[in-house]
Amino acid sequence: MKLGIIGKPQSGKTTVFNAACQMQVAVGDYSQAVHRSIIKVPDKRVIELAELVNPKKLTYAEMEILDAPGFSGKGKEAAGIEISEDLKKMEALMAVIDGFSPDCNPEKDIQDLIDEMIIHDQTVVESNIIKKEKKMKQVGDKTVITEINLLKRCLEQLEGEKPLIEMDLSDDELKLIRGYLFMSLKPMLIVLNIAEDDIPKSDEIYAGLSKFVSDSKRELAVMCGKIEMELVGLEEEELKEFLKDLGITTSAVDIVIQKGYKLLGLMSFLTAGEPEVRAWTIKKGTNAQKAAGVIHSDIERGFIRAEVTSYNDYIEHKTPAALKAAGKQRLEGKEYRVKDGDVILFRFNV
Ligand SMILES: Nc1nc2c(ncn2[C@@H]2O[C@H](COP(=O)(O)OP(=O)(O)OP(=O)(O)O)[C@@H](O)[C@H]2O)c(=O)[nH]1
Ligand SMILES: [Mg+2]
Repeated sequence: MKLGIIGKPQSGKTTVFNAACQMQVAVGDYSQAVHRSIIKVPDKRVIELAELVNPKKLTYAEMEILDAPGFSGKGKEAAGIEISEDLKKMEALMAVIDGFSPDCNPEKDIQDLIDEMIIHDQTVVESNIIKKEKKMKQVGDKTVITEINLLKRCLEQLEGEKPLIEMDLSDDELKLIRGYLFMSLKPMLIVLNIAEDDIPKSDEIYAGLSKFVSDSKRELAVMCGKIEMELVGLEEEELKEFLKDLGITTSAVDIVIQKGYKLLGLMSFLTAGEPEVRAWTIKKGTNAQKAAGVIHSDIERGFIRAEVTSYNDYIEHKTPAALKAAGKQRLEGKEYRVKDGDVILFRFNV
């Protein structure tokens, strides 16, 4: 999963990046610097399976986080903003909103960011409608008609000052416009970056902004990036104690992972062999054959069957032989919809 951090200058993007990625890069230098990090998705199931299987290696699912400048904070007045290709390629966005400075205005800043995305996408749509119409006239290429009509519908939406993600688009339509990497089409986690003193009021603050997350395409989180950044480097247990004393129930790392998974409808399945016990990320509803493809395209192509046990059964019965004896190992075909925590052995032939 790839998550891109956005926000107006000095909103605490890099501070939250440090907190979420357990990094210690410089903040507050007005540098608008780009940072990238890959975090491991903590999963106690990997550790517990490893205790049974004794593998050479443990591998967790990963999440890539990009801290990228580009937004001006000027909302509708932001004409011609440049957004880097790297940021456009992210699957979801994490908007860091200033909730700590004395004169902050989170509601305005959230709306400004959304407006800025809309304006950016509108420019892309307009220029592409012109391009495609030209192409249609010049070479009489009618295949672009569907695309032009779809772009026109997008334009209507954007002119109505609404993000593309709120449109009702079919999978085919989404595929058709995927290449444009529209910003307002990306699901978004809004992170309100609050001051240390406001931590006890987190729930109240969350409730005040909940209107921005009325549907499943946006998530909201309230955190104090600065405090959590200062705790980077502590051992897990120590960190938990500190956070508890501060009244923080979920760490920045966990919030970003949990909300990111939810936002993109992701889940994990596991593989458990002697070389490696590993967690893999897939979209909910993925079938067994497609899930195999996440491991290797050969396994997807040559898919024969999946031998599936649930994580809980695995922990209870401990070995493949015992699982089989207890009737807890199922043979599933291509179309089986993988469940969170399934432990799978794929049989394939290429
Ligand atoms: N008090 C307080 N200050 C914060 C918090 N988060 C960030 N800051 C301060 O705000 C300033 C900007 O933080 P950065 O994380 O560098 O912000 P940024 O959005 O990455 O800035 P640019 O990349 O330059 O756009 C720094 O001086 C931080 O210490 C917070 O939660 N509380
Ligand atoms: Mg920064």
